[in-house]
Amino acid sequence: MAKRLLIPMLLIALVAPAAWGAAGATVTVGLAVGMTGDIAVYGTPIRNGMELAFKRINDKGSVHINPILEDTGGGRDGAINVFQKFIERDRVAAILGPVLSSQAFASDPLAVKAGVPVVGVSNTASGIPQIGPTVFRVSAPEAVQIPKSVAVAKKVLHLTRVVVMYDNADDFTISGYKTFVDELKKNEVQIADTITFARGDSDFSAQLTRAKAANPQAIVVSALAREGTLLLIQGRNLGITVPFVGGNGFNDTNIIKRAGAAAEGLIVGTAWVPSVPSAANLAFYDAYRQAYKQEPNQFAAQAYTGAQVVAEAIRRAGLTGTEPIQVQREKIVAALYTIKNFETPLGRIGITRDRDVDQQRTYVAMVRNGRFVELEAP
Ligand code: 1QQ
Repeated sequence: MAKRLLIPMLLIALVAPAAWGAAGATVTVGLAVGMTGDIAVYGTPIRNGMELAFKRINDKGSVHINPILEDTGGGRDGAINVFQKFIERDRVAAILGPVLSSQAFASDPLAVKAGVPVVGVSNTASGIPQIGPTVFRVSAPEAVQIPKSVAVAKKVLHLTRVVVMYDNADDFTISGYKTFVDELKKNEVQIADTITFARGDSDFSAQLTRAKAANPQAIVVSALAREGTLLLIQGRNLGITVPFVGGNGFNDTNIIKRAGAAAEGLIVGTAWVPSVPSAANLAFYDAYRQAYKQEPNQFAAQAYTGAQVVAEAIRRAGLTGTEPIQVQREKIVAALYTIKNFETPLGRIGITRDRDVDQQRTYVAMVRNGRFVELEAP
């Protein structure tokens, strides 16, 4: 009995790849996204953006991609586990993610070692593409965004004196803090006090009381969403009335929803605004609202862009999914470097020689009447 079954099964196994050919084959891409815990506010729009992009791309039919989604949670170990699974078990051709820079510094080296291309869609700390020769990103780094937001904030708020607060337990918030300090110095804005907290903290009254006592014109904050939102709310409750200037962690409309009036006046550098003038953005914006019954945000737009970039690399490499996995991986890496002047919801972007994003236009926004409103560059 067992023998009789074995022969037809073997036959199927031998014949199947040739018989299916390109039509049935797909290129597998791993989506490493933190969808639980304190970073789910970022992970949800990121997952939505990626899934929407792959659905639309597969519908067009010029490439066949099988996206597989795994939740990394918000920590380093979760990202490492998902990368291991993607690389060894699922044998993916490329990985999109993970959400946080602190996770990328932990998980991306595994992909580098295995020769797997990784495209970050939300990692903005300094040093991400330098993790290794297969690590790319489409998310404009804080080193590009913060100089713009500091210059605009200085102009709009006539800044001469600020307090800087930052989370000293996360790679992205530490990196953002350093960039803020450099830019404030370049702009001759005095830092009256520097105050730290740590990811996971919930009571910021001691730090905020100290910040208020320094009598600044604004409070510059490098934080992730959870801590950032609590800082805004608790700051207003303690009678702080000056505006906050935040980094990429604040780039989320949920912060406005949660902090309400306490978010008013917040200034943030952003890679996307709803009005990005491109046909690709219009199509993305409409499709996203239709699919998810809500507005996209910067993270959704960047995630959609990352998926588009990976799909375009797969298309340019002419991959069908039947090639040996190492060939698929190498060809995607090579093709990613050829992405230039590429239409996305972020406007036109390219991938630079050092695997970073070259985004033609980025923005600075301020929360006014419960919405991010674009501010003019100085
Ligand atoms: C980073 C970030 C976070 C705000 C991602 C959501 O920019 O960790 O790099």
